[in-house]
Amino acid sequence: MSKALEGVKILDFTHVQSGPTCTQLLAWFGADVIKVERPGAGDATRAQLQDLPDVDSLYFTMLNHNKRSITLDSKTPKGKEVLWRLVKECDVLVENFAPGALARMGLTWEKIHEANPRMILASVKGFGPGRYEECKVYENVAQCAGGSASTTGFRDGIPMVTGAQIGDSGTGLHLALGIVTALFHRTVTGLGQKVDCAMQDSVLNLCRVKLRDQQRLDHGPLTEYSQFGEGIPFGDSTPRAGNDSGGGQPGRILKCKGWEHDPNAYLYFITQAAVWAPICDIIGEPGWKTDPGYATPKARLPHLNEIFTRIEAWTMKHDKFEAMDILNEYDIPCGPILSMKEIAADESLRKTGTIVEVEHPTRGTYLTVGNPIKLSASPSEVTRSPLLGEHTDEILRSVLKYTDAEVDEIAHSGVVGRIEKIAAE
Ligand code: CAO
Repeated sequence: MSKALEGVKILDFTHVQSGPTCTQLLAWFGADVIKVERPGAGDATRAQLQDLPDVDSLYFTMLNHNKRSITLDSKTPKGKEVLWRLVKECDVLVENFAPGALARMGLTWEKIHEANPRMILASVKGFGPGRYEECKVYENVAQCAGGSASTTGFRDGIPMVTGAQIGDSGTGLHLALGIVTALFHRTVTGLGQKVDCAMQDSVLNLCRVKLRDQQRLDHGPLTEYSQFGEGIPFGDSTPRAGNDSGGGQPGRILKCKGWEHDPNAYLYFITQAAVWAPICDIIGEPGWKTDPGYATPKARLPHLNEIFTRIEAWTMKHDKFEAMDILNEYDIPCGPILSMKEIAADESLRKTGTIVEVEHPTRGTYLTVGNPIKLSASPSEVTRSPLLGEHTDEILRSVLKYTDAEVDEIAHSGVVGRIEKIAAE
């Protein structure tokens, strides 16, 4: 079975998380992703948060599957020559250097477009054009500047960042869509184009319901927020709403049996209007089905704290899985708070390839997240991340068609890290 992006060559000049997330997705769909790294060091994440000495970190391995690695110094004349050959050979250049770094290597859009008019240049930056455009940015900065932090956490606490990497991985996802869209457009125009994703913009796109609420504030209080029922007035910007549901069906995280000693013995419970009657029966409040103070969604809004306290009295009698089984019988939307330990052991996730075991020559076996996007005619297999410079010779010879003598000359000039061509293999 052929892969959806087979034949597409990606010059992967990305590092850390946002760019590598994008190119890993493209690699899973079958693109040939050639990761260019600096000799001797490579992507900084290889050495960050290392759990084993002198072994590529999980941070690196989990973001760079299915890629090939070439090491070259892009600041030397010979390194630049190799880089330009890659530009002419590849379909897409993906990068997430600090603003201006690519141009300082001589790789401006104008020159790239002139050398290879079909090439797509895809970039992640922290901010788009404007007052912060020159800034370096990491995940949490994007969460803060994109509206996520100001709307996450509890009303009476400080702004919070979320564990989901919406700034880095979220932007990588956006960029991947931009790239395949530009590849599709190229089939019509024959030309490449620039694809730019700013991390601030991507976070904001993922937080659009909070901008919705900002505008609703002009017309009255946000009645589905807990603070409405608590009688606390709203300020002039979207407040933090704890675990309130961001949609029209009120929801909360509720304690389940064992919460006293298990930090994840909780269930997300949604009081969807359509299943209000079975909710009342299950929690032992059948009178609330017809009581005018509780019978309609609007009537319930000022009583949400009381209602969820009553529901919690029921959930606390069951463990989160039992509660879920009982509620699902009645199509009541709910979900257990799963720990990473529970997720790692989840059989369904392993069966679908979303949790995968990977074998690595210096690390041994480790777990990773496989492709969450499933194509019926282009299945993804996860192969291990490359060792630093593992494919340098192979790429020089088979992709760039350098002769043996030329490869030797390049190696002796010190611009490619042939030494990193792995003893371990
Ligand atoms: N050979 C020689 N030099 C190389 C090279 C190679 N193969 N690969 C990279 N370099 C050089 C670059 O040319 C650049 O040098 P100059 O600054 O002298 O031009 C330098 O290495 C690295 O650039 P950088 O500024 O991007 O790296 P940094 O570690 O200082 O900053 C980061 C990292 C992430 C803050 C910055 O890249 C950035 O803001 N990127 C855009 C936003 C982004 O993607 N952030 C998310 C990262 S994931 O949390």
